[in-house]
Amino acid sequence: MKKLILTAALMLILAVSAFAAPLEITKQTGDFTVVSSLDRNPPVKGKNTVSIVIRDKDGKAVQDAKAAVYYSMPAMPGMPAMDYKTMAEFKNGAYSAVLDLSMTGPWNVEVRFVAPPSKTMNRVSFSVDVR
Ligand SMILES: [Cu+2]
Repeated sequence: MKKLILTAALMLILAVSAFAAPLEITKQTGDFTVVSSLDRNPPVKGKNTVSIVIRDKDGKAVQDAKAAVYYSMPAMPGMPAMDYKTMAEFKNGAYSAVLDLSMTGPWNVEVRFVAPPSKTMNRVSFSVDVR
């Protein structure tokens, strides 16, 4: 009986971690650390929200950046290349944007931002597999 409860608890933990954990990608660019979290894991066809936290070299959250998210899918048979851009709005400590991923398969996502007083355009990119 005890073993059964333990097995059930373990399965519950596995199920929760498989479905509830956001997809989190950490990338470095120059002095910045960029953590991008997608609310759906795996991402789904349609709307997915990405939250982006940018930290400087001291680990402090950057709040006054101009951030945008570019997302694209390369051309494939019967489908031209798709390219989209959306601005990311800063609220509740993160830059937030909604990605409308119109097709299942691999998408490239690129976060671009300028953090004043620097005028340098910083970029990090990653890919996601939309189900
Ligand atoms: Cu496609």
